[in-house]
Amino acid sequence: MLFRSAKNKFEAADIMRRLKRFAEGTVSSYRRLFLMLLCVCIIFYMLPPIFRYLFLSAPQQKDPHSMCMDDRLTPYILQNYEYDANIRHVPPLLSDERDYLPYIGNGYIGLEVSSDAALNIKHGRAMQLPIRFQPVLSVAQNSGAPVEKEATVVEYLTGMVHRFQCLAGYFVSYTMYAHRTQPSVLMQELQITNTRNVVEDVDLMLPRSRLPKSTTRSLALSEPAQLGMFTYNALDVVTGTVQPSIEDPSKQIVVSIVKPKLEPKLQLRKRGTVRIIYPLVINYSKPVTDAQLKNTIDSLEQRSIQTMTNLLQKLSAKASGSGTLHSINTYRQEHINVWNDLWATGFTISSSKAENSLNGDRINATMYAVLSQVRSFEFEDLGAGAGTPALREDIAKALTYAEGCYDSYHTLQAENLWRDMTTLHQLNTLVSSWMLTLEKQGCHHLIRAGASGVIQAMTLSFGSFRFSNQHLECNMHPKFLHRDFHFRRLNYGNKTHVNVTIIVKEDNKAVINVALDRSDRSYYACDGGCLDEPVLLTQNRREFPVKLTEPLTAILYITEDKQHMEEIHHAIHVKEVVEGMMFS
Ligand SMILES: *[C@@H]1O[C@H](CO)[C@@H](O)[C@H](O)[C@H]1NC(C)=O
Ligand SMILES: *[C@@H]1O[C@H](CO)[C@@H](O)[C@H](O)[C@H]1NC(C)=O
Ligand SMILES: *[C@@H]1O[C@H](CO)[C@@H](O)[C@H](O)[C@H]1NC(C)=O
Ligand SMILES: CC(=O)N[C@H]1CO[C@H](CO)[C@@H](O)[C@@H]1O
Repeated sequence: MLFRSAKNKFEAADIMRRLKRFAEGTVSSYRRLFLMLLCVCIIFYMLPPIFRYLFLSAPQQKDPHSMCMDDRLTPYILQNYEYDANIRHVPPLLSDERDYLPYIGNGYIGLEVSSDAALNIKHGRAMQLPIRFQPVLSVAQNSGAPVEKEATVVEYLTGMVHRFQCLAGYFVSYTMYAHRTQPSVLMQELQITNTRNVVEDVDLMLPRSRLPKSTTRSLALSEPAQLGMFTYNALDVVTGTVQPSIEDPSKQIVVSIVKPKLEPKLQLRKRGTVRIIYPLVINYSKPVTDAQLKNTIDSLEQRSIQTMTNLLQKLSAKASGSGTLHSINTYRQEHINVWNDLWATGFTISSSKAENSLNGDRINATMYAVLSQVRSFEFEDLGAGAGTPALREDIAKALTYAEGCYDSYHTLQAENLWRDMTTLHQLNTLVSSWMLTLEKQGCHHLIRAGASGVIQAMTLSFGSFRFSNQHLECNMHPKFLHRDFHFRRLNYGNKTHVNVTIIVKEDNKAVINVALDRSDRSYYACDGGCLDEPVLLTQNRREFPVKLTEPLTAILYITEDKQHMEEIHHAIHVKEVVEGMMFS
């Protein structure tokens, strides 16, 4: 727009100069002045519409709600474009949007991000046991203006979902996350902004529970907690049960929920903004018998109340000298840091335009869904829990011991593992099949380590990498190497990260680049069948050709044991067939 109007002005000025030259010397100065003014009028009033008609397409009329939404979504456009986030308008979706369910979770609690969604807890391999508790705090729909536009943004890198609503008169930004270091905390941050010069009344829809056998009681806080503009004076404690399986009705899971008491009505000042910081604590037990019920309820309630009071203290204005904003930012950052850490390992694939081809968008969304349903034990803040150091050590060990993982064909080829995630049921089913696949294909040790292990295992599986008997090998068939792949930071042993990059060159031949991102000792690599001498790996990329051998072998071996590698060379009896040929 800017450019076009500048051009218009430039051309107008040009015409004016010519007219001026023409007029000079033929008429008297008064008339000239008059004529000039006339010309100026004509130019300024007549020409722009003509130019617009000639050079611009009809100006797009955007309704104010679309503009409001565009403004909210602008900060995420680039991430969305790079597949690190997914923007999705509430149905109907825009034409180029990807229909992945907006979801948050940390392996302890999880939910779809929408007003009526129920909370889910872990059951079997996924978070697929819904409890009758709808935790989402929203602006109520029944009264006042309807929501004109709504969209969600899932930020994979931070494990947060943003939800935006534009209404007549005001807009609402929600941010939700299931905290990574405190898995029983579901955090909701709301910001309601009045865009008009009138006072606006807003009704809130508070979290609702219909848990069977539930009791609700109020608990006054000994010290009111001031979070942003709101002071919480009391807590609501809800405790109830869930039946994990129909087959065994004798056992129940006890669920305890603690929420700060919040007034469901608020008033927005003229052009004012209200910010609500609303944490929820949810803790649940293992399945227990009726006899254990009473004790379980008591201890769970105690525990959740304690977690909430500690959290409110930590976040409240009084506790931190620099105010709530600072402490809530710090608390959010602790969560984000864990997600950033998890994504240190990962995968990039060049995009293919071919129809139905698997691209980074779906891969990232799937990885995010799986990670959201697995806990990250080593980052969890277990307080003074007994055995914590032992647990951490256990995880560290599981992470370094990946022997046997991943022991099958590369998963990029497995259609079952890339199904749709449009509904919660589909998402949960998909996560279950991923967990089952990884577990059964030799990655059970890594799974035990939690989310860090799971992302390792998934990344190994994309490239059919396998840890086997003192080395790491890549078992992809050369015929699948017709796109660029980058495997970042595969964990090898205690302190080593390997990057493997597969690049398809102009002649359609693929080459493998290997670099050590971090290492504590020397590592060597060799190509297909170890036909060539092992090469010492460094921080700089080393290039290896892709060799097809007869019979088929791995296309890459990496080990710290040079002798082992030389022995592989003598133990594998293969011959090279053809070098990195393109297969269709
Ligand atoms: C998402 O996919 C792109 C393309 O494959 C990749 O470059 C990017 O690293 C992925 N994001 C994450 C968080 O792994
Ligand atoms: C990893 O390295 C640390 C120190 O470098 C060492 O204490 C630990 O035992 C090692 N763990 C394993 C599993 O090798
Ligand atoms: C390994 O990959 C990561 C992520 O792509 C990159 O930041 C890093 O520089 C790479 N390291 C080496 C040694 O190439
Ligand atoms: C995630 C979480 O905080 N779980 C706790 C729930 O309460 C029990 C005690 O009743 C703790 O052992 C869990 O750590």
